[in-house]
Amino acid sequence: MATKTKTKSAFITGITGQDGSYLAEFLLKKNYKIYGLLRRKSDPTLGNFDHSRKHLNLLYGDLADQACINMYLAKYQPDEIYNLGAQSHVHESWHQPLATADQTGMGALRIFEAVRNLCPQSRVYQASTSELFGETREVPQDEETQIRPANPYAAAKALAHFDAQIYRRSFGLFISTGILFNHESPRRSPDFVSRKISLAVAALKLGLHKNIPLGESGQSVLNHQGKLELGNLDAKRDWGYAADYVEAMWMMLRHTEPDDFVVATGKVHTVRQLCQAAFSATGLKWQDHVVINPQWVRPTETGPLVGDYKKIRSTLGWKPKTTFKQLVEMMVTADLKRLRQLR
Ligand code: GDR
Repeated sequence: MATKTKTKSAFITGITGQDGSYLAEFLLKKNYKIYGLLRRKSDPTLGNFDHSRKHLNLLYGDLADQACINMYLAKYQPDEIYNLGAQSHVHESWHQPLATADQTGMGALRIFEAVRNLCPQSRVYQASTSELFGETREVPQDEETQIRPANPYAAAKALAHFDAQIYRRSFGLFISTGILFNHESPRRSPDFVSRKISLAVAALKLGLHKNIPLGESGQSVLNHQGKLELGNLDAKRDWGYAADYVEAMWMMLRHTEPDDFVVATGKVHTVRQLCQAAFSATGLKWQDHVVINPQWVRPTETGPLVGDYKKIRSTLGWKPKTTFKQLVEMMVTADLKRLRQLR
């Protein structure tokens, strides 16, 4: 007689974000029972994610509230916990350093404390980031690269990263960290440069002068002159596809022991090259449409950030499936489709 395997359960913080939505869809296909923590806000829609909400157990709560985290983890005893919730916008972290430290740094520590005291058998994935390497001179970066945060967001993530390692060693908890380099998709918020660009390209291509979509910080993605305003075009990043990366998170929790893994493509591009790829996908010339606004230039820039993912490839067999060009074209195509429906 075939033995019935137990349904696994996962608790995901930040479930309404880009990564949370891809991860939940991935785990639903694997028959997981999913508990998703989300902050209460007046708008009850879940954006891209609305179509799957009936399969999820959504729980209102906040990473700032230890009592609420304790209550849910004690009650549901999840097999796996994915801590993806954070104030994740680097630029914004200079404007909200304390809130960033609380949600992004202390939020992780509250999860670890709850696990230590209430569900020590749960396996935890902590979302670390290439921003940890901030001011490093080493290129590419791997798990051994020195951690040198250069902004309040990275400092908060460093606290979470070090505590993940300390709780693993001190208390024998299964806490793995994924040091993810930039990862994008059509679900990316326009607060980030890739989606800001893909939305602007689609709006320009469709000649949208009314109903211009909102971009970073709720401002129109094009200014009054119909131009896209950006900051540092020389910044160098390693951009991959978010849906590829959530599989890596899940694989880390299948491993025999907790560890730290870089997740990246190993390929570096500038913001200028990102513009070039996105505009040329629709036959436009980026130089005709992009202007620099110092508002978007950061007090300190990080990088070049480019990851060496050999450890996860050799240990877990993960590798990226989507190229930079495919990713950019996918995002522009999705925004063209979306904006056509708005016209
Ligand atoms: P990043 O992503 O800060 O790397 O963090 P973002 O897309 O915001 O910036 C990437 C690079 O583009 C430059 N840039 C601009 N950025 C924004 N947002 N807006 C602009 O107009 C603009 N012009 C140039 C930036 O200076 C930067 O160099 C992302 C987040 O998802 C983090 O949470 C995550 O940890 C890291 O990726 C890995």
